[in-house]
Amino acid sequence: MPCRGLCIALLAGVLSGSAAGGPVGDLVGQGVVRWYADEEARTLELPSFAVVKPLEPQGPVPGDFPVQVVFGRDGQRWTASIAIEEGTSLYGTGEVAGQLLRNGRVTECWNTDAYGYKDDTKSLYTSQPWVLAVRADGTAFGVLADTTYRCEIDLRDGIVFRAEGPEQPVIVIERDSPQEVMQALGELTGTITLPPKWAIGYHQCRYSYDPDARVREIAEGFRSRDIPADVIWMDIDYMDGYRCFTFDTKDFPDPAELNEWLATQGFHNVWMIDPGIKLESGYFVYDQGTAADVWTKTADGQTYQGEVWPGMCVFPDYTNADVRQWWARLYDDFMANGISGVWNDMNEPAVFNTPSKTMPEDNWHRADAEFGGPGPHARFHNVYGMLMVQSTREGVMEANPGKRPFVLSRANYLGGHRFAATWTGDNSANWYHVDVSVPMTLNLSLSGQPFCGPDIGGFAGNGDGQMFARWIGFGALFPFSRGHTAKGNIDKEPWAFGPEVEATARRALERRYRLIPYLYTLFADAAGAGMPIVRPTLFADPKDPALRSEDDSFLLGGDVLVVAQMQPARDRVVVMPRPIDGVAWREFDFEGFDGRRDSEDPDQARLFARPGSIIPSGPVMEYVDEKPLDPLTLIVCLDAQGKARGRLYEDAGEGWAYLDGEYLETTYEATRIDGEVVVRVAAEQGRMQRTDRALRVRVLLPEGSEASGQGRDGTDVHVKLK
Ligand code: NBV
Repeated sequence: MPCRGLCIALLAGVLSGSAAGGPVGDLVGQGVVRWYADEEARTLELPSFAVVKPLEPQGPVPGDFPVQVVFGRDGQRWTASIAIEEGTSLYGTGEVAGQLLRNGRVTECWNTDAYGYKDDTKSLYTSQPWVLAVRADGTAFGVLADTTYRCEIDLRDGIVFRAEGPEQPVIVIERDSPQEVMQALGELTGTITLPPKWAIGYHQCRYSYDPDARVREIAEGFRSRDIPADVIWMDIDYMDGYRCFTFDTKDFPDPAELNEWLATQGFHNVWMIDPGIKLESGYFVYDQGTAADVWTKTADGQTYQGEVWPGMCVFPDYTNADVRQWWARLYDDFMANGISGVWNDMNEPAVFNTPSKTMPEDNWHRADAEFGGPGPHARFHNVYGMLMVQSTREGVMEANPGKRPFVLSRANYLGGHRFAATWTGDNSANWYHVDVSVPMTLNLSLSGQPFCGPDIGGFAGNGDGQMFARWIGFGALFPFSRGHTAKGNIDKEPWAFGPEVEATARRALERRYRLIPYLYTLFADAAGAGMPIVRPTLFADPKDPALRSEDDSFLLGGDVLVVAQMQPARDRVVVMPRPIDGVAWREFDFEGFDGRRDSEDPDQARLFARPGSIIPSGPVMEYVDEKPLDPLTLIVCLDAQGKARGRLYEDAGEGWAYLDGEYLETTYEATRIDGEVVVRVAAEQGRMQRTDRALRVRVLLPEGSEASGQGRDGTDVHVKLK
């Protein structure tokens, strides 16, 4: 690791306030250092929520470790500052509105219900006190302020964290590339588990589809129009008076029957549960919880009451294992209605009748010793949602042990991706939000949350057909792809804006479904190695300064570049990655339902393949695994040496057998030999049998031309180049 003199230059202003005797650090992994303000700060260290396994010291910090942290104080807050070299680009900082590049921005980690947020909203729903820094030479480091307290991330002059509460450690990861930093973050904070395959299909939501007949209408709307979709969502109005774990007897008299019917149509379902429990004796959740003494307390030991949708509510104290166990058990009967997935909303927690819009910071949590013992809400606020979804996930898994859980959470904390996916909350139907939905998804992904995406179409307000078409044109390629909108708005299903927009939406979703083999492989990689599913374009070439702020495009995995136009006029110039050894990224598309190429539709994002890649794709399906993957189509983009490689991961799409080896991971290899390209299986892993299926190969050639060939999967396929 090269020594970077500039990085160890101390920040003068901060140094003046720096604690006596510090900082001290330990090497806790290869290229990973945990810094403390001083020896005393070690004794104040609270258990980490972000880091998945305790980090054991492995020795002193190497003398040439390039990233130094300077600790200090700023009034009541402790600070940690890291100087950066000129040309260093900063990313991450969790869920943040605005552009991809975070240099110059200030974010506050404090989970907040931020309906209709804008560029300058400083706190959104999740907190990830984490910064990814990419130096001019493409080497990179990541910095994690390991605190759950309110914490400001100030990137106006280097990296400065200012946090409340006792001084906590700051962990630095040093690597040769941003990709390696992300992988190391995955090792530190854990990875997602592979979701059920249906959860990577398209989701349709609104606040709310009500009554159940409307849910059926929506499902039929998709199937009758041949628009692919996997999931319909039930927002709060399904409940009886917003009482969690109940169903409105008039509008949703038989949820089990509804879910069963949805299943016959190839749909899964997701139902909402909030943390605010109606304060009402006679309501079983309130009565049970009161008897078990599970509610969060005020500073003087009373049960805390706050107003949310059902009126006055009480809030489970998820910091306590008994409470989490009780909460998890509530899902037994709930899931028995054939429920496939759970959506935890309002879990910042949002409270209406307080100036702060959440609980008072001096509320009291009876936290377990593993979380540092009892403490004020100020300490647990940012992990309230994370602990809720940890418990929800346990409940969902215990209720359906043979199935993979799917939980979506609005609030979360760094590392909480282990328990739930996240969406970017209540955005608005305007072009600003179309624009930022890519960088928001990217920065969340760069903050350890790979399973994320925005409300496509915008939650607040209506927008119009042009906006919807454009949004779904690239939104269909996000890891979590869901259309949603608020109460009182116009309809925003893919067909709601007339035939032209419907055609665009169908084309976009068909494309997602064609790319599911590739996307599912990326999910398997995220679960295995912690790599983000969508990545900033700069990952294509971290040394290229021109890509550092490019956020009208993004990478899906390492091999597909998605280029979108975020403005009505489509006049933004998108910076493309440089050719690799003289070979440019090659554009590809598909033939849509009406026989036209996708690229003829200007609202579709454009797709490019990396030289040297093989992208697996399949036929359009109404829902994932509707039919066998046959034919399998490999899209081949040769590099300058005439070679390409790509992988395909397959398993049952549900259940746990894959953990026992019931999967098939195939590495395909393409080689140009004289006038043809030979595609063959280079390696395979897993016990699952390869199905006997057709294999089609599309070789992308210069100037948009292609050569194609076919054969059987598992045998060599020869493609003649013209
Ligand atoms: O449950 C209703 C909504 C939900 O649709 C939305 O996605 C959440 O972010 N929820 C917030 C509460 C009310 C919002 C006005």
